[in-house]
Amino acid sequence: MVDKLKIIASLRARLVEDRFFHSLNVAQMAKELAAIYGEDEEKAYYAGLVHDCTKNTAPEKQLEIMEQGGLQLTDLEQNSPKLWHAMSGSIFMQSAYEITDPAMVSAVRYHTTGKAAMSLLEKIIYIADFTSAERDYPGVEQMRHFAHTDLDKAVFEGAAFTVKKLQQSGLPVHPDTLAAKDYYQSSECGMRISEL
Ligand code: DGI
Ligand code: FE
Ligand code: FE
Repeated sequence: MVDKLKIIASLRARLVEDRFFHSLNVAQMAKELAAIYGEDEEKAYYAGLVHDCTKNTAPEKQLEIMEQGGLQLTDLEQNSPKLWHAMSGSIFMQSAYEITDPAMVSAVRYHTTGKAAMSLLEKIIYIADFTSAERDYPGVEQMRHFAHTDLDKAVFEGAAFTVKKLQQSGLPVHPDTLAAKDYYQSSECGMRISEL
């Protein structure tokens, strides 16, 4: 892995100011959640730090990165440029920062949509992104409470919030986002469909 200060300097140059500070805050929150849930704090910190590394990268450049990384976009993904930075970021972090740990790469890859049956690190990054220090949407205190006490409940609330927002603005909901909502909704009752 590339040196911490070099990664931070690179992010400062690549990202607009608010996004840079958001990244530092997500890293911090991810580390905090890792300590609570028994995940590797270093992995959580660095995955959080780089999770939005291509957020301010030109769309054409992101398409190029995804193509070089061998990622094939579905029609819905092609029509949803906001989803691209999670995919292009998961490829960019490997070449630019030499962060190739599959668990960290996957946490960045799924940080926007989430998915069913996420790993602990995937859930931590997904939720750190919703609860970082600068977030101030209505309900953020409730989300922070769930983040610290019931991570699966937080994932469900996050996915439900996203689905609602997307539907209100008429944007297509990615199947992984819907799967995250469904999966963690059933986990709320302490059971899975497969266990019924
Ligand atoms: O990058 P951040 O702003 O920190 O947060 P994020 O990576 O969760 O990105 C949020 C954006 O992604 C927001 O504009 C909504 C969009 N998004 C999230 N899930 C979906 C989605 N867009 C579509 N079309 N479909 C989704 O399922
Ligand atoms: Fe993001
Ligand atoms: Fe983010």
